[in-house]
Parts: sequence; structure tokens; C-alpha cells
Amino acid sequence: MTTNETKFPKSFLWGGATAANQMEGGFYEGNKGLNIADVLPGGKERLSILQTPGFNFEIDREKYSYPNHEGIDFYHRYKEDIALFAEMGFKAFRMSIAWTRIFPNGDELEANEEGLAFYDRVFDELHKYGIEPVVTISHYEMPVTLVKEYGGWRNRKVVTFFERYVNAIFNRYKDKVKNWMTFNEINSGLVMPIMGLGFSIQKEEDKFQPTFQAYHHQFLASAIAVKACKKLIPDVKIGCMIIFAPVYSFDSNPENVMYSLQEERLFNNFCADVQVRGEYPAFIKRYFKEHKIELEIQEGDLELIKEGTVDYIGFSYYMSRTEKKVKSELEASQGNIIGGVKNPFLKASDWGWEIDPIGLRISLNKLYDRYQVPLFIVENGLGAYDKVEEDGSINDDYRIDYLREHIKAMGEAIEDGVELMGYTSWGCIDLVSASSGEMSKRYGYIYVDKHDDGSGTLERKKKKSFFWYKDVIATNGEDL
Ligand code: BGP
Repeated sequence: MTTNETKFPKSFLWGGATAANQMEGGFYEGNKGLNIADVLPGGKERLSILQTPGFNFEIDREKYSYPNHEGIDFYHRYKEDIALFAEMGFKAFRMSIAWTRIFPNGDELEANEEGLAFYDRVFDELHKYGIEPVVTISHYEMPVTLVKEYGGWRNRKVVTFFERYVNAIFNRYKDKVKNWMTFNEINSGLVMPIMGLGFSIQKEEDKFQPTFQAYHHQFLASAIAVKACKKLIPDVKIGCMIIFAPVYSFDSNPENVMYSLQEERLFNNFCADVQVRGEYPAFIKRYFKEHKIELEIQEGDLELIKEGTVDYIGFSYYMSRTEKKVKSELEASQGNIIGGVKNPFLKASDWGWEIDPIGLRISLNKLYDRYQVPLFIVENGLGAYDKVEEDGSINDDYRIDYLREHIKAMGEAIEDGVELMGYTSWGCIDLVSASSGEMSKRYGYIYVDKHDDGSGTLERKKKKSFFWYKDVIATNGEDL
């Protein structure tokens, strides 16, 4: 390596990631319809709703606050925010399009012009600074009508509605967006069906058939999107997006090792196997048999899935997961939504998410070994409580430490031979938390004056990490 060379390729996409429902606000403006996030309360209720079977959206509007309704008001302040991203030197900005801005109920025939025009303005603003938009087509934002009237992704009709939606956005933005992702954290439906699949399981034992039928429909929708995207947009890249949390066996007991392997394949690999390789993997066929799952597959479905494979894997990495076949409640890893037991070697965030930078290097290597396609880390970061000092500064050294270690691990993986396209850390500007609906779980380089009770001026402030990340980008990952 000469002194001018850096570990990270010159084209590396440094940036930040967000989602419409967690930041835009303006939830009833521009003819937007209601989506799932708009009717989920904030606070402790949210997580239990996401994880408890039987939720039906009949919630008490007087009792709950809806943090997503105002978000951080990106809908009106996007110019100011994008200028700040540009100041940090962002090469890419990951955002999502709210399906309900384009098709307010999801089942209309015509797209909503006001919604389309909003994203035109946002993309133009990004291009003004040479920032590449990386767009998630569906990020926990399913129209409520599709949930209530159609039963979410269980209903095959939703595939047609989705097709209409993607055609509208690809046609409209074909000159402005060259990097897309289909479903955010598609495998999250295995643990949080409401967010990922748009329906609630009424009884735990009933979950298997509807969950995997809904997945089949999502895979069809993803393949349709990939094919349409490539047909309509030259030089485009379209990826899938999964949560990747490498599964470690708690010990060398082969029972636990085998169990960990099965969990890894089901949670981490199942969706990517279908979306990248274009077929249902062998292990899932056994799983279907054992759980009496019989998918309704129509003629041409499997061919479509084969033809519509993605170009790259986008993934979120927050934590690893340690597994044991038989575990007591006491051993359970608190806060880790995807399960597992406590790992004695790891510390955890204030929300119990275990911090494991080496796990990121492991994830990158596992993914690249298995799929041999480019990888893109489109979420990673530390949710933490930040304190604004009297002089207005926010000294988030804990966040810098976290990010530094993860970026180092990325550098190692690149040296291991992994093809990594970029890194968009999660919540580059503070936004509403997906799992808790709170503002106090902050990830940003930019602080937003907004609080859990909805108060705050929405003023933006640069944290210490803002200046640190700016330097990281300027030196292409050398100065950490
Ligand atoms: C991912 C989601 C994001 C995001 C992030 C952090 O699962 O794709 O939408 O919010 O996790 O999670 P949280 O907001 O719950 O801390």
C-alpha cells in the first residue's frame, strides 16, 4: 500500500441513514395517508405491542401520543438538514419514501402528485451537494388501509398494489435515484410481524403458515421491484436489506452449536438466500415440513423469484446474538429484540443492546463467504442519552468510541477481502426510535431539540461526533 492508498475504496459511500416515518413528520400534509408507524404509540407500550400477539390498531387516540406525527419535522426542514449532511462531507444519504405519500391508502389507481413532488425536492437538494440518495422503498411504513382492509402481506393483492407503487416511483425518479433497497430489515417480520409484514398474529401457535405465506408475497414483490427497476433505470443498483446479527454458540456443546447454526440460518440467511440466490434454501423446506407450512405458490412464482435477484446486500448491524438450546429467563439477554442469552464478554448499551465490533467483521465475512455479492452497511450506531451542556456543547465521546471500533472492524474485513460499498450509520440526525417511539434514544451526529413528551424547539445542534465523522470522511476512514 502506498501512503496515498487507504483501506477504503475511493468510491466508498460514507453517509448516514434515516427512515421517513421516524423523521418526516407532516403526517397528514400533502394528502399523505396513515401508515403503521402513525398509529403506534411511543414509550413502553410500543415494544410490547410489537411483540405481543393480537394487536389490532384500535388504539386510544386520547391516551397515547404519536411521536411520528411531528417526527423531527424533516418535511419542512430538509434543506437545513441536508446542508448539515453536506458539511460533514456525506457521499450518500439513506432515506425511505413513505408509501402513504405516494398512495395514501395503498390501493388507489393514481399516485399522489404532492407526495411525488416532495421527494423530487429532497433528491434535488441532495444532488445540489453531490450526495447520492440511497432509497428504501418500504421501511416499516405500510399503509394502514392495507393492514386493516387486506390483512397486510398475507394477502396476495398487496403485491399488485406494491407493483403500482414501485412503478410510480421508478418512473418518476429514474434520473435522480440510482441506488435502491426493497424492504427494510425484511427478516424482522420473524420477530415483529406488525412492522415487517403488516399483520398481527393472534395466537403464537398460529404464526407459521401466515408468516411464511406473507414472506412468499414479499419475495414476489421484491422480485417484481428488481425487474422493473432494472428495466426502467439505466446503471441502477438495487439491494435487499436484512438485519444481520451473527449467532454465536454459548459454549462448545454440539447441541448448542447446532441450535445456533439453525437460528443463524433461519434469521440471518433465509430471506437473503431467496433474494440473492433466487430460491428457497434446502433448510427452510425441512422447517416448513416440521411446522406444517404449505405455501400457496402459483405457476411462475418461482421463476419470477429466480429472475428478480438483487445486486447487493444492505444490512443493519447493531449486535451479535449468543444462543443456547435450553435457556432460562434469567439468562435472557435483556433488550435484545432478537433473543439469545447474555454474552459474558460483551457490554451493552443503555437499552441492553450488546456492543460487539468484532461481530461486525464476523458478519461481513460470513455474508461475503456465503453470497459473494457486494455488501453495504446501511445501519449501525449507538442509541444513547445525550446531555446538552450549559455552553450548548454535546460531548458524545461514547458514540465516537462505538463508531470508531466498528469502522476499524470494517477496515479489517476489507483487508480480509470483503467487497464493501459503503457505510451509512443509523440516525445521522436524532430521530424517533423505531422500537420505543422515543426521542431520548439518540443516534445522531446532529442533536434535535425534541423530547419524549413532544416538547422542544426542534433546533439542530452539532455534537462532538459531527466534527469527528467529518474528519473520518475527509480522510476516507484513515483518521479515526
Ligand atoms: C432498525 C430499524 C431502524 C432503526 C434502528 C434502531 O431496526 O431499521 O428503523 O430505528 O433499528 O432501532 P431503535 O430506533 O429501536 O433504536
